[in-house]
Amino acid sequence: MADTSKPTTNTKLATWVDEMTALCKPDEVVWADGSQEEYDRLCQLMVDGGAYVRLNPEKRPNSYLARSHPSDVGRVEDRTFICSTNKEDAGPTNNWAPPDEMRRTLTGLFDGCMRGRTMYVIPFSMGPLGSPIAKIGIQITDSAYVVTNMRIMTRMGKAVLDTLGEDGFFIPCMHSVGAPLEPGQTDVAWPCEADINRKYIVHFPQTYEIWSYGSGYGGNALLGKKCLALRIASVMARDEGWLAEHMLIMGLEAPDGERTYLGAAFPSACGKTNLAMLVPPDAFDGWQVRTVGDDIAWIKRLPDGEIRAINPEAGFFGVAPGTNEKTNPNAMATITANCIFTNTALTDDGDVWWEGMTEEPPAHLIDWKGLDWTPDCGRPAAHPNARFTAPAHQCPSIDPEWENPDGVPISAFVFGGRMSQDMPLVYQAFNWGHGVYLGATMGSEATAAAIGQTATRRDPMAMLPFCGYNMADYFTHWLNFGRLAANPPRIFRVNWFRKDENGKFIWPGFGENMRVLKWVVDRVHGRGYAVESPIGWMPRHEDMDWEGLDFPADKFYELMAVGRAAGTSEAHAHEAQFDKFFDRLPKEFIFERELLRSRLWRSPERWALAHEDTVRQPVS
Ligand code: TSX
Ligand code: MN
Repeated sequence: MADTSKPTTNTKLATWVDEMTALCKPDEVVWADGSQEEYDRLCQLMVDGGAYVRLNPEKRPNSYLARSHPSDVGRVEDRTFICSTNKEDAGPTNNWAPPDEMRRTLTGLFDGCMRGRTMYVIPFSMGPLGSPIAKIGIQITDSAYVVTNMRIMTRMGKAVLDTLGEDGFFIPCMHSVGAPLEPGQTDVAWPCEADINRKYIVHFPQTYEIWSYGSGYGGNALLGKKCLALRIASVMARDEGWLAEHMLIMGLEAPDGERTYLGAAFPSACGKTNLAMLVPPDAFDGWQVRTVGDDIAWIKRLPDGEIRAINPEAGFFGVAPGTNEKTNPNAMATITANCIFTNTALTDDGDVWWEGMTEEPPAHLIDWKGLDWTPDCGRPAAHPNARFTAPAHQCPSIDPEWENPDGVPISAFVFGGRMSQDMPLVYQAFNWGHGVYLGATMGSEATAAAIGQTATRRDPMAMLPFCGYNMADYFTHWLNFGRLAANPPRIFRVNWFRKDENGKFIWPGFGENMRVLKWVVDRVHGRGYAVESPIGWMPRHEDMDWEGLDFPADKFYELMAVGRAAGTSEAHAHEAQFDKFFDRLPKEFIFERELLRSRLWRSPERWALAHEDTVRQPVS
C-alpha cells in the first residue's frame, strides 16, 4: 500500500524518515514543500519565538534579522569528524573517530532529541534540478532557521521529490539543535547544546551520510553547504572522478563577447565574495564580470576531456562585516530584499548595520546580542562572523549561464592567500603538476591571537577544513584529474595583500584586480606575454593593462619581486608542511619541491624582471 502520509514514492526515503522519527521522537513531522507561503509562515514562527526580527519593509522588504545564541556563532572545527573505517583514510588533518563508536554516540544523543519540537524533512538539490552534476540531499532538522535558510541556499522542496522519484539516490543529512523540551518547558529563542563537547558535526564518507548535533548556526546546521557540497562531495568526487572545490566561479567577458570562466580558491578573510562580484575599473569599458558562485564549485571532466563546473548553491551565505558600496557594490545590491541576516546589528529604523557598512556608525544600535549599542561602548555592534543569506539570482552580476545544468567551461584555476611579504601579485604555473603544487602549498597569514604575531597558515586549495578524506590522496586525485583533461585549466597564484616597508598595502586591490584577471585571460588564450622566473611565468610591467591607473614600473616590481633566500625558505616550509603525509604524498610533490630549489639555486637574490634582455614568451 502506498504511504499517503508522505509526499514521496521513494521507499528508501520513507523508511529512513520513519526510522529517524522513531529515534528523535518529535511531536510532529512536517515535509517542507519549499513554497513562499511555508517560508513566510516559518519566518513568522521564528519572529514569535524571538529569534527573528522582521526588518522595516520600507528599508529591507521581506527580510529578517536572526540572533543566534552568543555561543553558537561559527563552525566548530574541533567537533567536526570524518568517520572512515581506517584512520589513515581521514588523514592527519581531520578529526577521526571509529564509525561504530561514533554511531553509538550519535544514536544516544539523537534518541528523543526532538521531543516537544517539530521535525522538518527538507528535500534539496545541490545544483540545478536534474543537472547531471547535481546531487540530492534530504535534511531532517528541528530548526525553522535551517528550513528558511536552506530555501535560499538550495533548490528546496516538492520539485526535488519529483526529481528524486521512486528509487533516486539521496544523501541523508540528520540535524538537531540538541535541545529537547520537557512537557510544559518553555522554549528559548535560539535553542542549542551549551556544552561544546556534546556538539558533533559528523561525516561518514563510506556511506555518504551526515549527522550534526548541538548547533543551529551556518555550516554546522545548513548541511547542504560545507558538510554535503564539500566534505561528502569531495569523497564522492574522488570515487567518481570529479572535483568538489572550495572555489568561487566567475566569468570574464571581453568587449568582443568572448567569455572566460575561472575557479578561484582563497582561505577565509581574503575577500572571495568580493572577487566573485568584482566591478571592473572604468577604464575597462566593455568588460564584464559575471558571477556564477562565491564559495563552492563542482567540476566535471566530460568524456571528450572538457572541464565544466556548476555552483551547487542557489544563494550566498556571505560575511557581512566589511561589505559596503566600495568593497562590494554588487553584494550590497543583492541584499536589498528577501534576505536573512544573522548576528548583524539592528538600526533604530529597523534596518541592519555592521562594521564597515558605512564610514560613520549610527549614533545608536541594538547589537547582535540584542543590547543597546553606541559608538563609544567599546564592543562590536555586529558579530565578526555575521552573515547575510541572499538569493543568488538577485545579484546584478549573476551570470546568465549560472543555472546551466551542464555548467560553464573552466579555463583557469586561481589560488590566493593573504601574504604581506615575498609573495608576488600574480604568477602562472609551468604546467598542471606544478600548478597543483602551488595550490597545495598556498597559505595565508593569520594573527595568532595569543602572541599577536603573524604566521603563515597553510591551507591547501583552501580545503583543509573541508576535505572529507586524506589530503595526500586529494593531491593525487588533483594530479590525475588534469592528466585526463583535453586542455587542462591553466593555474595561477595571486596575492592582493603584499605590504611595503611602511606596512602599507602596495596593491589597490578590489576592482583593480581586474588587471590581473585580464592578464590571466590573455595567458589562457595564448596571447598574454610573460617571462620565466624560478617560481613560474610572470608578467612584466608592460605585459599588464594600466589604462586608467598610475602604477609605475618600480612599484610593480616591488610587488612582483621574490628573492632566492625567500624562495628557498618557502621550499623548506613546504617540506615541513608535507612531513605529516609521509608515505601517501604523491612523489610528484617531492620532485616539484626539488625543482623549485634547483631553479632558485643559481638565480639572482632578487630578479630584475624589467631587464631589457628578458625574452618575451608568448606561449601559454
Ligand atoms: O576583498 C578584498 N579584495 C578582493 C576584492 C575583489 N579585500 C578585503 C579583504 C577582507 C575580506 C582587500 N583588501 C583587497 C582585495 O583585493 N585588498 C585589500 C587590501 C587593501 C585595503 C585597502 C586599500 C588597498 C588595499 N586601500 C584603501 O583603503 C584606499
Ligand atoms: Mn567558504
